[in-house]
Amino acid sequence: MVRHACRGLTRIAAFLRSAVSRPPVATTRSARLTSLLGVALGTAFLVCFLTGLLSHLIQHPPAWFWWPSRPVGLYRLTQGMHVATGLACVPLLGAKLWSVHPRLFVWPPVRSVVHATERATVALLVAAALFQVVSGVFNVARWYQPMPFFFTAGHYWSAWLAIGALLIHLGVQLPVIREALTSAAPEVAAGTALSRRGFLGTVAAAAGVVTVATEVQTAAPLAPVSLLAPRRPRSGPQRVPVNRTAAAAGITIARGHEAYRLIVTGPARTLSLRLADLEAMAQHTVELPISCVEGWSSTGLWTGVRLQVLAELTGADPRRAEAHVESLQAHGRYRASMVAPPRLRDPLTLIAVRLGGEPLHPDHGWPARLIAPNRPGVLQTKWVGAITIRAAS
Ligand SMILES: Nc1nc2c(c(=O)[nH]1)N[C@H]1C(S)=C(S)[C@@H](COP(=O)(O)O)O[C@H]1N2
Ligand SMILES: [Mo]
Repeated sequence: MVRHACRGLTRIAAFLRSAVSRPPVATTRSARLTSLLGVALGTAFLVCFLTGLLSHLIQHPPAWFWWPSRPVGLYRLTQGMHVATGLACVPLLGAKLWSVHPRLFVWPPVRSVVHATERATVALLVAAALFQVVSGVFNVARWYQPMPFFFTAGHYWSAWLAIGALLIHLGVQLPVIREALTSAAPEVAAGTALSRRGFLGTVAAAAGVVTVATEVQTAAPLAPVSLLAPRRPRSGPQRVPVNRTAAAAGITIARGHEAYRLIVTGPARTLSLRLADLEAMAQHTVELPISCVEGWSSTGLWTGVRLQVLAELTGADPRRAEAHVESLQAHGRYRASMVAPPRLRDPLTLIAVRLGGEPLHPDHGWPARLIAPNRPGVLQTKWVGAITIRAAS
C-alpha cells in the first residue's frame, strides 16, 4: 500500500515536472482529459451530495420525510459513502483544476456577458467545491479551529452552491464534453513523461489510496492500513470509539452515584427511576452500530430497557408516541434528540445501561444512553437524564 502510494506520488511529481516544462498539451487531449476527470469528479460529487442531503434530512426531518429502521446499518453505509466519495474528490479536484489551469488565467479575463457569466459560475464552482472538500476533511480530522462558522450549516449550504454551479457549468460545457468524449482518443505525443492513461491511472490510485486509508475506520479488517483515519473501529473504552468524553461534556455524576434519577414524563404519570430500577426491568441485548456523521462507525452489544416499555409505563400509546430524550449534559448541540413513532416502538430501541456486558463506560454515556437502529451517532444521546413522551402530531 505504502509502496503504491509512493510510486503514485513519484509519477504525479514527474507528470507535474513535465507539465511545467512544456507548453500546454494539445487541445483535443486536454479537453478529453478534462472531460474524463469531470465525469469521475462529477459522479463522486453527485453521490457525495445525495448521501449528504440524506444525512441532513435524517437529522432535520421535514414532515414528508421518512427514514426506515432497517437495515440497521444502512446509515453506516450511506454516510461511509458520503465521506469516501468526498475524500475521493480531493485528488480528483486537484487533477481537474490542474488540467484546466491555463484556461483559468486567460487574458482578457472577460470577453462578453456570456463569457463573464460562465467564468463567474466556474469561480463559484471552484470556490464552493474547495470549501466542501476542505471543511469536510477538517471535520473528519476534528480540527475546528480553522472554521469560525458552524461546520454543518456551512458545509450544507455551500453544497447547494456547488451543485447549482455544477449544473450550470455542465449545461454550458455539454457540447464540448460530448465532442471530447465521443471523438477517437488521439495518440499520446512522443516524449510525454506520462500518458493520459497513466495520469488518469495515477489520479484514480491516489483517490483510492486516500479513500481506503481513511474509510477503513469503518471496516475493521482493513484497520491496519487506515493510516489517515482519526478513529479506529475498535479503539476507545469497551472497544468502541468515543466522540465526546464525559469530561468534555461536563458530566460530573460519578460512577455508582446514588443521586442519579431518570425522569420519564408521559401523558398519565411521571416516573423517577434509579439506575437499580432500570436494571430491575426486563433487559434486552441488541447488536447495533454507532455511525458517526464523520464517517467512522463501530458495532456494540448494548443491553438495556426498551423505550417502548418506558413509554407504556407513563400511559402513552406507543403507536403514536414520540420521545424527546435529554442528556444530563447542560450545554451543547447534541445534548438531546427525538425518537419518532415507528422507531420508538422498535424492539431494538433501548435506553441502554450496558455495553459488551459491562456497565457503560462514563464516556459511552453512563448511567444510561439511547441506542436505536439505523440512525446517525449524533442522535444516540448519552448520559440520558430525562425523557418526555408525547403524542406525535
Ligand atoms: N449528550 C451527548 N450525547 C451524544 C453526543 C454528545 O455530544 N452529547 N455526541 C453524539 C455523537 S456525535 C456520537 S457519534 C455518539 C458517539 O457515541 P460514543 O461516544 O459512545 O461512541 O454519541 C452521540 N451522543
Ligand atoms: Mo458523531
